[in-house]
Amino acid sequence: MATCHPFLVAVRDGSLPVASFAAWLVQDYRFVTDLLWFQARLLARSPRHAQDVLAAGTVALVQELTWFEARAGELDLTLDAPPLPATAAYRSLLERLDTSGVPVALTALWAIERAYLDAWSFAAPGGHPYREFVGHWTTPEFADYVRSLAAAADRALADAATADVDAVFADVVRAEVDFWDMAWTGSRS
Ligand code: HMH
Repeated sequence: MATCHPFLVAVRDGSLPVASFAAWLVQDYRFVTDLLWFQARLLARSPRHAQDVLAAGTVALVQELTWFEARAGELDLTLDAPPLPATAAYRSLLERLDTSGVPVALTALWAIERAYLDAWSFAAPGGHPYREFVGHWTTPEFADYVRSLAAAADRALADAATADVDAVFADVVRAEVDFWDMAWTGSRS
């Protein structure tokens, strides 16, 4: 469900109302803002081997916010809407991960980005008018980034004495499903 949600089916066939997509976009902008907060702090405490991928990813998130702002301008959206419950809950998860050990936090970051890549790959190439968006989130560069995060997480886990990553993986998948549910339910109410 995290990566083949009805919301994504509707993006793929172009049947999703633009207002629903816009409402989701505003919430995702907030999520990216929260993720940037989490990732910059993870970079600050990460081992030497993970700095490169985390630093590059942090810059990419800053650029992603700029990209959202440009798209919002085209769609005549304001990006300052308050967070909906699923967005606030995801923020709480990120705050908890901020206090987790680096191996767990890195694994969670990989899961967050992998879920997003798989979701948009499922929706590819996207129906009109969503093609540009789907293309933006399914680039080979983004796939490379997700692979690099996997390698960094694997290495951090190999160096760790103990780390329970099953629970955090489940938490991320739950948060992703809830985020798509929010977008989909909101679009039909
Ligand atoms: C909900 N998950 C969600 N939004 C995103 N932008 C990403 C992951 C990837 O950054």
